[in-house]
Amino acid sequence: MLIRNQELETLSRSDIRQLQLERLQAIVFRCYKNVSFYKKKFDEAKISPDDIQSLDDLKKLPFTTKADLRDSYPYGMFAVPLREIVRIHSSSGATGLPTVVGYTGNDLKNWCDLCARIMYAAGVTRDDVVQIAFDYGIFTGAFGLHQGAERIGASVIPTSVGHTERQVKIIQDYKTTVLACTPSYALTIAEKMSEMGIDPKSLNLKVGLIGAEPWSEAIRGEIETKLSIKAMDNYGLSEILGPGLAGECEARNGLHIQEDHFIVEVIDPETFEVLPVGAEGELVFTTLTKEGFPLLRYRTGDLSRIDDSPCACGRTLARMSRVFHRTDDVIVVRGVNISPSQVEAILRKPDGNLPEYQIIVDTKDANDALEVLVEVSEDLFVDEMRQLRELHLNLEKKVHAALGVKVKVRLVEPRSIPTKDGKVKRVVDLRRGDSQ
Ligand code: DLL
Repeated sequence: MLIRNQELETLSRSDIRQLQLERLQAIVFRCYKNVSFYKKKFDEAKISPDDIQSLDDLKKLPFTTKADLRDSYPYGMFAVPLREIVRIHSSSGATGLPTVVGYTGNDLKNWCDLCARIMYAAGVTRDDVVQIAFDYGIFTGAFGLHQGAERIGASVIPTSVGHTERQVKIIQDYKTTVLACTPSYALTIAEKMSEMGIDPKSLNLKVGLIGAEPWSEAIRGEIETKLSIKAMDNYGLSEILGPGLAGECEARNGLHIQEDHFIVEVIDPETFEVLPVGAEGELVFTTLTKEGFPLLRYRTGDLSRIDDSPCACGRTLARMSRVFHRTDDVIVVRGVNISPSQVEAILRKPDGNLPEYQIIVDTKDANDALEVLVEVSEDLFVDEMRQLRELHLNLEKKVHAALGVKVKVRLVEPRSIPTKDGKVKRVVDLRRGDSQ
């Protein structure tokens, strides 16, 4: 079994909780002392850091939301002076101001260790050649996994995203064994490989470190077959850390959360009630060790469930299920609640594969207008115009029948739906000012 930090990843549940409590008390105190936002919130709610005597007391603390981070743009919630910050990243800010995250030297060290942990759990060792096909820039994906791979002692190739033909050449010539990228980019690489007539089995690739956007078991199957690799899921968000927050082990039975550095809660996004272990709801994270940008009870908007039962790999860290949807994916169109899962149920093909799609809501003639873009495969575009027309009509009828709302379906070419940081945004609500 590949466990990088044997001691911390296999603590008994009661030792994890004890460590979390000690760290929580310290970070709550630091937030109160150093972040005016938290001091104000605590004072308004008449809470003091001394009120945190057990992990259950976490419930007493206010939530932190993305809107709070935007209100403090850019540095208002940093807990240390800027001269202590050695790295700054930010989210893409698709729906407004980006959120800005600062790391101290210690934060970078922890981030690096945690990325190394999730990569090691996915099977990466010092013998590997790791190609990082995430965008190198202000997005956390590339730098996070880059430093994790270096910490393990693997050889890192920082190709960044794009120039897909060159990526494939590098995979072939430099004998890449691990590919780190989004699920959609993994499929783009696979497609290019097939165009170039390269058999993936002739390559050295063995593991894909796939994350940063929702993907399904069906997409996993497709990536694994087309690239001849084991595709492992990893999850994170810039506000909390970036990659390194959670990742799959070889048991592939959920993503282990680095609970010695973070507390996870699951809440009902409507009532804010904390849900019992196993229930599906919104993930809420509290950072326990971050110095530059600590966050208490940060609402992620991501829907998942937690399992803290023992894992076959020997780790005791709780696992989260795959994230498929976000709370803000649910949209109300002409009074009807619509979630991407309803659209997915219609788009999913009999073999389980799901085409890339995007739901766009706008206002037309004072009414809500719903449009669904669906990417169809290249061969269909070229060969089968009649089939295409039928597909189009069928989809419009089916979506209308299922949702009860008239919808315009637009079939588009593969890879034509715009991405941000390499990710497809499932729902674009132009009424609330989202950009495409
Ligand atoms: O995507 C960090 C990351 C980089 C994670 C590389 C994994 C690998 P953000 O750009 O802030 O950070 O986006 C975070 O992306 O709240 C989820 O909605 C979604 N997301 C991230 N990983 C996954 C995943 C990075 N494995 C937002 N499955 C999160 C599903 C994911 N959704």
